[in-house]
Amino acid sequence: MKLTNFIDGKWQEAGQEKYTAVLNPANGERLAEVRMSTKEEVDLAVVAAVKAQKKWALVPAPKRADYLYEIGRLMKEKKEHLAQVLTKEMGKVIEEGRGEVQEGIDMAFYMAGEGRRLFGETTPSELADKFAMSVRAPIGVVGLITPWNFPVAIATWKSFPAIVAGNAFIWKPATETPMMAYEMAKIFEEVGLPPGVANVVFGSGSEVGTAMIEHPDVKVISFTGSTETGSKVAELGGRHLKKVSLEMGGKNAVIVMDDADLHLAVEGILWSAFGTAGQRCTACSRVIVHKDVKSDLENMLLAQMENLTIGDGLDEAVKIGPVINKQALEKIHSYTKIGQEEGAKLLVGGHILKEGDLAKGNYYAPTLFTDVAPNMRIAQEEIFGPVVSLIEVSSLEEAIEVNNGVKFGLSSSIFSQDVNKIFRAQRDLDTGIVYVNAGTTGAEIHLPFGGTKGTGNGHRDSGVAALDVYTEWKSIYIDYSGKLQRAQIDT
Ligand code: UN1
Repeated sequence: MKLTNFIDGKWQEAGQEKYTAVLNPANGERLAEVRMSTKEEVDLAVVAAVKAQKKWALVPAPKRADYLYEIGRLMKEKKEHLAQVLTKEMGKVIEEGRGEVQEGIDMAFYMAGEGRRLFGETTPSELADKFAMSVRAPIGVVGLITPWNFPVAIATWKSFPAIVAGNAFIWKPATETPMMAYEMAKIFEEVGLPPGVANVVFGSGSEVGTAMIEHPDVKVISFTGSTETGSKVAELGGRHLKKVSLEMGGKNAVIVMDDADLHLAVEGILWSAFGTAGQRCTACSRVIVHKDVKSDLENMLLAQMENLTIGDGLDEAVKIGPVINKQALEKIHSYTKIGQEEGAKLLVGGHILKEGDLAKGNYYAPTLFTDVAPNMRIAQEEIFGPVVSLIEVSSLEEAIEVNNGVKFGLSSSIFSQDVNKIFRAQRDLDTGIVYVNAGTTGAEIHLPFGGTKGTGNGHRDSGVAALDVYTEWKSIYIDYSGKLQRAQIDT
């Protein structure tokens, strides 16, 4: 299967003879190849998008939203197919594949509803017989750069608000997961979105991503991915005066207090640490536990971790799939070695799985470290794999301090039954998302998604807040006094 770009409503081959293979992380099978684009294809897409956006912006927002309803309906119809493709190319277990597609469907219907809201504001004027209001105006052409860990949901968080608000977009999906973008492009074609409103260009970040950021007609860049790449995007975007929305890493913690329901906490930790093989930016990779329940929690976690079935995510019985590729596997493993060198105690896991069929894929054993000090590298850096560090604390204050003592600020969670501790924690945990008595994952699409500190740059994906990324506030003053009124001048 060869994947081609979707530009100006047409399937177009990239010019250069350079291909990247898409490999199934569960077994190494070659699923597709994608022809890599260059600046040339980005230029073509931008020309098409600029032209299309001018007309698109004039389509009434509720009519633009109708396309989203149709996209959502088609995604629903194809849900199982999309989930299967997603599991094959990304590796997450099929149950989560279905969940991710559902997230995209929800986003379609939710943002379609915004087509009938897109609220602005009316405000009293300082002057008599003068009407003042502010409205959300489309920005123009937006560039979307999306990661492989949520190949469809994250793209919907960005593209759906962009189009309902009257923009056209160029989407560069991750090179590891172009098949979902291809499936979405087919849906965009099938619903009859006007050519040029939605464009998909396959290629590397260094070529296609850079060309998008540098193009003067691309006004917004929305990026989700690693902090390393994100800061390069910000730097280049800054030089070109782009509005850049960044959503990057996390080092999310679950806090378990001495009064917590430990069974619930164990479930929350397992799901958010090992779901998606730990490859969510919201994944739990630290457990901050009160000293009085530390050994109970350790024992309960160890007992439950034995039941985690690992294998090809297409098998419904499997709970943990592979990680994305061999480099990821090596990176994760290097952190196990770092943890041991730093003096943390490895309780279970810590190795690449090679038994039988697992050798063909990229599988890492769910790993639990304990006696981890908050400043160790395994407790500070994003590992993006199934590796968890247990850190002991003696009080809520200390737990919060440890939680906040990392450079990221995406998600956090506290298990406690004490209402005072819960309210204190939700106020003091310095993350964009806080969970109480639940793990660190599972954000819902109608709430803002994003983080503080090194996780982002103040913007939010999804929720109504996403509209702030894809609209420009326009203030409008209508003077109906029939005379020249001068604001701020004493009369
Ligand atoms: C991500 O990890 O990049 O909250 C997104 C969650 C999912 C989205 C995660 N709804 O875990």
